[in-house]
Amino acid sequence: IVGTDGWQSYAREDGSLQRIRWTGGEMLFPESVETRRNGFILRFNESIDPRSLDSKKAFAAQWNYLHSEAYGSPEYSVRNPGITGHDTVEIRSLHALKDGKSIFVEIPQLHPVMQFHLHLELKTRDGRPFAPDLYYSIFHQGEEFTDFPGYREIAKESWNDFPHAEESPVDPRLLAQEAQSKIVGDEQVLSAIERIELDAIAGLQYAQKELRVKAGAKVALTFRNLDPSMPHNVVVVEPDRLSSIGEESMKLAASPKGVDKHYVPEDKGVIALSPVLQSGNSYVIYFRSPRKPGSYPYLCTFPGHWQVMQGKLIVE
Ligand SMILES: [Cu+2]
Repeated sequence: IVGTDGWQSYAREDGSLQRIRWTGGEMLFPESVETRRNGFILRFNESIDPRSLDSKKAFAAQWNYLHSEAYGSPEYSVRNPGITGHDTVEIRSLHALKDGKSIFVEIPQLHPVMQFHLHLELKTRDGRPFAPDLYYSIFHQGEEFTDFPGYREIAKESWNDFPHAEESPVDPRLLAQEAQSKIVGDEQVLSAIERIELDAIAGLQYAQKELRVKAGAKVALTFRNLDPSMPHNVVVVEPDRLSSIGEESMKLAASPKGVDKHYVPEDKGVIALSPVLQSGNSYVIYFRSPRKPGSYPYLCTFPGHWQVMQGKLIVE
């Protein structure tokens, strides 16, 4: 097992895969796949025993992801869009082809889909069992394959296209916070506002590990993303809520709704938040600092960052 220090990694040191040695074993694997209108032509690196071809022992399933700006997506049924889950797909027959290494997997209702899982239970010609799990994204299909016994044309049922996310609404918490800017703005002339700055920089970190404000002060926190390589945000939280908000933010990472919430969980422990900023952008957060002095953590809730990307707001 090796780790490398880079994007989305908690590794502290560089690492790499240096060498792979052949230990003398054998490996059975698919050498090529051709996607046809009515199934797959698979070629393996060894001859397959035709007697081992049994469509009842084969299994196929399909699912789509939701295309969106979110980080990740659940797996959605193709037949029932919006419902999470996989659809099983009928495998009508399996056929050995002339070269001995290729088989045709007849799937009359095969169509474009983001993920197609095919499980086969085969034997090589010399009797070794072989149960590959193959995953394909299907975008284009070649013409109907007809060169097998029992072929007949089967009408294609209609299918649902790849799903797409709707436009994202603005997070209401940000709107409420932005309304604060008007209140705070009136007091600018009185210099009654505390101005602080926080920068996200390369290496999953904030340039300022610590910020200081007075208790109960009106604060304008200018957050800048100076990291050229990835998006970041900042969320100031109650002292005892750091881990739970961090953990919850990781769950949002798997949800298409996560991006609308800027990966910030709905939690009373959130004191102030910025949206997720792309590289080079800035955002001013207006908020009132806690009345109770103490050390208030801030963290980045962009997926994978929170455990290392933190700092402390010291309220005095
Ligand atoms: Cu970040």
